[in-house]
Amino acid sequence: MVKTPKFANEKVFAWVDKWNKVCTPDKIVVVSGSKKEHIAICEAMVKNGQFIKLNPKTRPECYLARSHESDVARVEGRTFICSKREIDAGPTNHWMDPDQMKALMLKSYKGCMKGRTMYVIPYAMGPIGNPITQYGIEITDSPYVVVNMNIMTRTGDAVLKHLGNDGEFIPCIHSVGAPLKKGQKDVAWPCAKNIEDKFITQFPEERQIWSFGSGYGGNALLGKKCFALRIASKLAKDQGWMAEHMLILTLTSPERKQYHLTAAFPSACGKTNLAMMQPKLPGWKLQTIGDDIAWLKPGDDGRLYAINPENGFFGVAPGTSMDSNPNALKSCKKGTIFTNVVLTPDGDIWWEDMGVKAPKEGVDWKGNPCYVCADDPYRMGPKPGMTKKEIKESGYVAAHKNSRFTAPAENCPVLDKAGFNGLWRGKPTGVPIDAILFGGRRPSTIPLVNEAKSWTHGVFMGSAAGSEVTAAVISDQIGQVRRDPMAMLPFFGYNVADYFQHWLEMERTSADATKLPKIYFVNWFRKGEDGRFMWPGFGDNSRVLKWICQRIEGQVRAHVTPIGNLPLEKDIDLANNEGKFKVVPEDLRAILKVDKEGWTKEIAAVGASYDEYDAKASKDSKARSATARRVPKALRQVLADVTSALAR
Ligand code: GTP
Ligand code: SPV
Ligand code: MN
Repeated sequence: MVKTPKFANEKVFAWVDKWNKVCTPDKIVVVSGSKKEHIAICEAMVKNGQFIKLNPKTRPECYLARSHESDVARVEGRTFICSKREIDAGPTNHWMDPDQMKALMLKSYKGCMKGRTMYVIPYAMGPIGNPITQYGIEITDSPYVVVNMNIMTRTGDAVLKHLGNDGEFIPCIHSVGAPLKKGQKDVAWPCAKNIEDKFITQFPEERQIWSFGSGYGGNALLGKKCFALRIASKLAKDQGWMAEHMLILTLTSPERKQYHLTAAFPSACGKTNLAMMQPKLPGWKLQTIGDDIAWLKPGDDGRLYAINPENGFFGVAPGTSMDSNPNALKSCKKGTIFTNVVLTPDGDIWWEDMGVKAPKEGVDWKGNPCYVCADDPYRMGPKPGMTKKEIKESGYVAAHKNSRFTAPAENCPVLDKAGFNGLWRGKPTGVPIDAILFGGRRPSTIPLVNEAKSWTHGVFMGSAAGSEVTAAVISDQIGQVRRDPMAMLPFFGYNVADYFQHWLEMERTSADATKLPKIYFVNWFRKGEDGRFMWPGFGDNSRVLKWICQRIEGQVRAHVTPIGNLPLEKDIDLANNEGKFKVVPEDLRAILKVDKEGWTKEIAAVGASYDEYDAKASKDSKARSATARRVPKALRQVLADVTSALAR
């Protein structure tokens, strides 16, 4: 391999040289990150049938990709945390011995880039030069990954320059696992077609990421879940900070007081929507800092300061509409890559619940024709003239349920530019966080909003989080409630019990624990017996955010209950309760109550999840040593306290 000036950093050279020898690509391109190069790669993909160029008048510099049917979401069953000891990966992660895993994966990587270009992507997670920012080098044979990484992270020459001769970075290797024979024509979405041939592997001790066989989102854009959550959560534990599956937003009250909130909701449970929400409450202003990942560091004053390590939004398309999330739609106006949505005859895109009438005819996410529904202009079916009922019964959707847009953050009309650039009062500290929200999709039991009584109680709430499984993961359990502690279940880079302990440590080690954010649990997804949502959600969620701000200021009282502090109904501001969706006062009353029976079951389920974690720790032979990992006693204590309070 030739040592061009781009390889001034010896470690970068060594990483690329190693994989060049293993993967034997036809050529190597070090990504510069320039706009010209980005467009050239996109246009080359149009030429070979991997991208469809959208109408440049209505969607300038936008492209559509259709994935292989096996490659539509994250694959949790093929995601591994390969720590040296199994106990360090913990009971929630798939594990394999690192040497074994490497030997296995090396077999797959051997010659895997034949006939392809090896791209080297230097990237930053966070604003380049910010003290919280970390760097990565992703090697990939997927141009789709290159252009998505260009949007989702800060890439290219500026990163290499910052790394200099000896800067540190997380080494990442990715291949779609589809070498080409001489003269063989490429397919629209190359990948390993069998799920068993895909690997998403993190080596937390060596701090490396190896990914094989998938081209999709969290499996392939290695800066995102693999680095910014799995590897970073381990870094954060070792170094005393936090890497979380959280949005970050700035909220300004009518009195012009600013608050910064983070919220951890599981995949496809409303982070992007809350991060860009247009408050229905008059006088309140919301701005976006991040929609998926937050890195939080304790400051000398005891507050937690957050940055968004990403540079774009990889958002769920279906359901995104001018009614529900206009700022997300506006973010997709230019320079956006769409994956697995519908193509319209005029070169635009469409998806279910976009709030836009379907075209007469289009091309669905599988590349097949689709047609407007006979009795609902907002639906599409696989055959002409189908009724809404027929389409519903067939289970057909024209845009995949986990279809996504990759949009540059700078397009977002309500971006908090300073906060996004990691600045607070001109300093590169990240923004101080006033409240942390946990949440999930819970059709029953969990109230609209519930305030933790202490930091430890808040950590308990996070550890107890559960949600209905969504299409963001390939699973046969979609719709069932599963425990998803802190919305991190698929993203822990180490043992879940250690992670709980780390959250508790944040209080013990804080310079001033009274300055830590207050913690809340929210649920926008309660359903009535008839299956409809009891809370309008979206812009109406500003009513809950206002209550949270008022609690922070000590302006309103709360019902102190066994499960936490709940709002008095009169304190949920119903100003401007108009429009398509409205708060129904009877429903509001119902979702602010403690459902004693439901909660007794809920707490038992949480206890069962703790028991399961601990049982797996006991089964591990190495765990019988003094290092056995257990759910912290402090959380068991809260569990016991809530259980007995409920029984009273
Ligand atoms: P990931 O990108 O997978 O991490 O998802 P996310 O947490 O950012 O979820 P997102 O905001 O994209 O929302 C996913 C789905 O939930 C979309 O279809 C939304 O329309 C829907 N949704 C979001 N917020 C609300 C809400 O307040 N109420 C209701 N009923 N649905 C919501
Ligand atoms: C999620 O599933 O939480 C996502 C999408 O944000 S992906 O990047 O594919 O993981
Ligand atoms: Mn996510």
